[in-house]
Amino acid sequence: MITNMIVLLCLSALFPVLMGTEEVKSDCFLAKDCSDVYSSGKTASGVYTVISMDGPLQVYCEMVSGGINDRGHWTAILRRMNGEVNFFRPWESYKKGFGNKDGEYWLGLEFLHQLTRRYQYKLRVDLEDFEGQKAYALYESFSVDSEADGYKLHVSGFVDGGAGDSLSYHNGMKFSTFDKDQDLLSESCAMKHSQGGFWYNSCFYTNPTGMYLWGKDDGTLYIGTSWYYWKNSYKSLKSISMKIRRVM
Ligand SMILES: [Ca+2]
Repeated sequence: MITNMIVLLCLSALFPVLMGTEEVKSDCFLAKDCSDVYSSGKTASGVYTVISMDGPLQVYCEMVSGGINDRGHWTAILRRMNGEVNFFRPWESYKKGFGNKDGEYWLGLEFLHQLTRRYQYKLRVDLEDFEGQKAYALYESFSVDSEADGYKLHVSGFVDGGAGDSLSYHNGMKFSTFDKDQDLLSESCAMKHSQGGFWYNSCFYTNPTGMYLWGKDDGTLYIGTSWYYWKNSYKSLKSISMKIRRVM
């Protein structure tokens, strides 16, 4: 479902003249993430418009994932499912985001930084392979530093949903693309192995922005969309998604 209207959290924002005072208007605000969208009563998964510092921004809200205590509210930061989008892109693309919000996309590092500097977030990674098996990994804390700090990743508090922990290895790493090498390998991880952009160490145990290989394992360069510690394999997955949820 595509919702082009910015989600408003109270009716007085729609009718400020009728409601009168500035005080009432200031109680109303635009959704900043999918938690706000969910809280406004929009509880179906789909594409919604939130507000960023650069203006309106479309995001995919995942309103189903999670257990009793963290169902819904998830803002998708990465979705892979069919290989329709090219993820071998330069720094500016990963900074601003790209792709199709109702399909494969990367949300963008700058918006991730804006959100996670303001609120606390947890991260969930959902996996599915071509045999139909599913698993997930949860991280109780997730944040991204500013561009000046290389959009450095902070992730901790792993909870195993069957997928194993392929991300803690990337904690504390700066983001790298083929045209901006900030990884710890003497060469470029993006150029030599991943064919994507990520918080490479030297290089990775997950490659969610890699090539969509329809379940193949290339065996040598590890360019597929993988999460190694699920099955101790770099075989490419059918789907992989990363989503964040504001900690209340
Ligand atoms: Ca390097």
